[in-house]
Amino acid sequence: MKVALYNHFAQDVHEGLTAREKHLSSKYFYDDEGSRIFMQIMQMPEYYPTACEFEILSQQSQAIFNRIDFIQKFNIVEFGSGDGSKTKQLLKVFLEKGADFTYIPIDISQEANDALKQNMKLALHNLDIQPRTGDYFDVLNELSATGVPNLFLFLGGNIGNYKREAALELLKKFNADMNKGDMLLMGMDLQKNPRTIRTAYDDPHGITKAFNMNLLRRINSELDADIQIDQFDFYCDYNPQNGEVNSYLVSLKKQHFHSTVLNTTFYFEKDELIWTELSKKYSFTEIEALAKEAGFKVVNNFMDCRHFFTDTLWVK
Ligand code: AVJ
Repeated sequence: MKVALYNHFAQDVHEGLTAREKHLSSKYFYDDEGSRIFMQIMQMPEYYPTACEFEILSQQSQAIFNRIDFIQKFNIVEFGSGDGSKTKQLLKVFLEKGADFTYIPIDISQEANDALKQNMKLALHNLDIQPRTGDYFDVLNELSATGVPNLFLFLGGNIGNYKREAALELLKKFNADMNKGDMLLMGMDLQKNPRTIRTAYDDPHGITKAFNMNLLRRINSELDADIQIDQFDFYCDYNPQNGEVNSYLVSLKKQHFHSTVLNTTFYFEKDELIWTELSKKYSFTEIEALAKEAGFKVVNNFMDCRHFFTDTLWVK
C-alpha cells in the first residue's frame, strides 16, 4: 500500500509542478507529520468546524436517530473515520436508544483501524464494531449486496476539498452503490461571516502555514529534492461570492529545485503560486442542488447553535 501511494505522490508532484498553473493535492497533507499538524489545527480556537461538528453530534444525535427509520438491523458505515471522537458521541446515543447496528469504519490504514477498535471498545462495551481496511468503493459494493440497510457517515467536511464536478462525481458513485432507503450523514461547512472563515484558514499562529509547507518537506524527503523551504510562503483567501477558500504556496524568488527520484528540475518564477487546497463553504441552496443531482433527498440539516456547520442527512 505504501508503495502504491508513494508512486502516486511522485507522479502527482511531477504533473502538478510542471503544469501551467502549478498545483499539489491537499490529500498529500496527511503523512504522519501532516496528521500531527492537522490535530493542532483542530485544536485552534479559530478553526471552528471541529468544535461545531462535535457539538452537533453531542447534542443532536437523538434527533438524528429519530430521523432514521430502519426497522431491522442496520450498518453504520463510516468513510475516513479518523480517531472517532466525534462519531463516538453519535454511537453512544444510538446504543442508548437500543438501536441494533454494526459499526463499520473504513480506512486504508490497518493500524488506524486497530487503534480505533481498541479505543471504541473501551468507551462503548456493547458496540459491534467491524472495521474494514481498503478502498471505500470495494467495501461499499460488498455491503450493498447483503441487503442490510446502511447509514453512511462522511464527517469532518472533507467533501469541501472537491470542486463541484468532482464532489458530484463522488456522491453519484456513493449513490450508485447504495440501496433505496440507505442514508448518508455528511459534514459540510456553511457560508458565514467571511472574517470568521478567513481567520480559520489564515490563522495567526502559523499552524495552517506549517500544514501547507509540510508538502515541500515531504517532497524533499520522499522524492529526494533540494527545495529551499524558507524561500516559499503561504497565502490563502476566502471569496464570499463563491464560498471558496483557496490555499497556495508562493515562490518568494525565481528559483528551481531538483528531485533525483523524479529525475527532474522544477522552475518557479518570483511570486508564482502552487495551488494546494480548496475548502468550499456551502449555502443551503447549493446543498439541496448537490443532493438532488446526485440522486438524494435532503431529510434534515443538523446544525450547531451558531449555524456555522451542518451534518446534512440525505436519503436515497
Ligand atoms: C479536513 C478538509 C475539512 O478544509 O477545513 C484545515 C483541512 N485545511 N485547515 C478543511 C484544512 C486547512 C480541512 N478538512
